[in-house]
Amino acid sequence: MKTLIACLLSLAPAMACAEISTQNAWIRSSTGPNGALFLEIENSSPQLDSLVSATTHQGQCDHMELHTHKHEDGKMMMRQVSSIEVPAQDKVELKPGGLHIMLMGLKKPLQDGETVPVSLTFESGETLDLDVPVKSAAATAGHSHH
Ligand SMILES: [Cu+2]
Repeated sequence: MKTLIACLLSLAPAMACAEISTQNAWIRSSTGPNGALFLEIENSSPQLDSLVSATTHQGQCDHMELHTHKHEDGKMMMRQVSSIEVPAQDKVELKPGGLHIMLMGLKKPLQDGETVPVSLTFESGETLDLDVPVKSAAATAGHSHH
C-alpha cells in the first residue's frame, strides 16, 4: 500500500514505479538448436505495457526472440512477434503452445537444474533481471512439441 501511495503522489508516475512483476519463470531443457522460456508477467499499473525484448548475459544463445503460436493450415506454427502486450492491471501468461520467449542458437545444451540470467525490457523503459531455472519438459505440465 505504501508503494501505491508513493506512486500516486509522484509527479512522474509513469517513470517512478516498478509496476511489472513476474512469476513461475522457467526454461525448457533442450539439446536442440533453440530453447524456450515461459513465465507470467503481471502489470499493476493503470497503463498498458509491452515486453519488447529479452537478452541473456552469459551468451547461452545467439539472441532471443518473442514468439507466439498460430494455427495455419491445420498446423501450429511459431511466429515471431515484435512485442507482447501486458494489459493494465492484468497479466499475460507465456506457456507451451502459446506465447513464449525463444533462445535462438544455443551455444550449449540447457540442462535441468541450471539457471539462466535473463533481462526483460518493457516499452515503458522498465527492465527486469531474472534468474530462470531450467526444467525438463517431463517435470512440467507442458506437452507441446516445440
Ligand atoms: Cu518459438
